[in-house]
Amino acid sequence: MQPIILFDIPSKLPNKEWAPNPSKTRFCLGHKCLPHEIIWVEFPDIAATMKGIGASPTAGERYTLPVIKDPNTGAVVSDSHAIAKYLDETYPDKPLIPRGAHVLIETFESLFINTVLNPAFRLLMVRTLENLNDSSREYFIDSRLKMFRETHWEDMAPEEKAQQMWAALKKGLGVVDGWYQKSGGRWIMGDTFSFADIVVVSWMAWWNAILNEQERQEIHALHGGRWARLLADVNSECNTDLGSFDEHSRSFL
Ligand SMILES: N[C@@H](CCC(=O)N[C@@H](CS)C(=O)NCC(=O)O)C(=O)O
Repeated sequence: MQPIILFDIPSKLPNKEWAPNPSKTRFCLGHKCLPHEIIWVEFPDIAATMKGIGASPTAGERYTLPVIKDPNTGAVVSDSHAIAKYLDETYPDKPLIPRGAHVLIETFESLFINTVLNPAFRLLMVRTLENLNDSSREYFIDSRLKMFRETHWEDMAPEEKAQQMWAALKKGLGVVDGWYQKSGGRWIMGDTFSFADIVVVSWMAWWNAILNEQERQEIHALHGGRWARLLADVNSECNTDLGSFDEHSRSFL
């Protein structure tokens, strides 16, 4: 089989990986043991590169990553959920989405985002910018200021508000911890590993890439160490090593 090509956005980090949505696809490809190659695309080049390979936009007219190009079938697929579905349909071994659960998992992610991410999104944007390559900075600042209806980057997460956002993120994680406690197993669907767990840890892999050491350790310590354990468990299911909590992984920035 020829390697599947995954388009992803690089950062300044040693292994370049940070972006939560492309991380979902990395986990999926790893879970199914599908050979793949990465093509790195900086933010300002995403739209032109994706138009060039015939990819569809995702949100309205916006082009986003991940996108995969599968030379074995000729398919070009945009959107992490559509990609998971495509991979299950095309390579059915080791399913990611239990039969019929596609919509439930999409809805689960919306709820996860509303509960944990939205209250802290501006702070996470500020931390993300600190880790992007220079060629993506201007695009990222302009697009995120528009998205959050702000004029100055300094107003995205001023100190006092940043602390409130950080507290809100941890509170939201407490809610998700409650969901996992109720599931009756290691995964959100009890004993069944699924794309839903990949979704949760992909957002965590992002935080591990962008947060400062103290923030990372705070998350590490929350809820009896659930998040580091979940990330390690998903990495083990997916033959990956994404978003490590290891403090040395970022030390040569
Ligand atoms: N619903 C899409 C969202 C993808 C998305 O928002 N990706 C971000 C990177 S994590 C992106 O490419 N943003 C491009 C931009 O903001 O211009 C998915 O699940 O793949």
